[in-house]
Amino acid sequence: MSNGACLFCRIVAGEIPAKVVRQDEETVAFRDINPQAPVHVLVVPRRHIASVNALAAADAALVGALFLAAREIAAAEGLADAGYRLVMNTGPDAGQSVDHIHLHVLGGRHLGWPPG
Ligand code: DGP
Repeated sequence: MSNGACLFCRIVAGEIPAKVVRQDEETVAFRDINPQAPVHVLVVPRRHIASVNALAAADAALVGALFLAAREIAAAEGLADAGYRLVMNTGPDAGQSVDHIHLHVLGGRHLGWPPG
């Protein structure tokens, strides 16, 4: 199921261009338009899910697929040894700005903690 008004559904559908780095049956990964680190990739499910709050038990394998895709991307981008951060912002306090779940893969520099 996709949502025609959703930006990331439109990227998944190829209606809006993006620098896709990886895709499979369930997920698409593309470079963030406003990178916060030398490597900043977003991994999204093809299916529209608004946020972590909307996940169901039946989505467990899909969530696993997002993380496995992120692991592959981190390795392909040369981040595996130095480290990287996986983030899924959820809701206004976390700054979620696109209501289609996306796993940020951030790396290529030291990342401070705690986040702002
Ligand atoms: P979040 O704030 O966690 O919802 O992250 C949304 C991210 O999406 C943000 O880092 C910028 C990125 N983004 C927004 N619009 C576009 C777009 O049109 N193309 C791409 N590639 N990334 C986008």
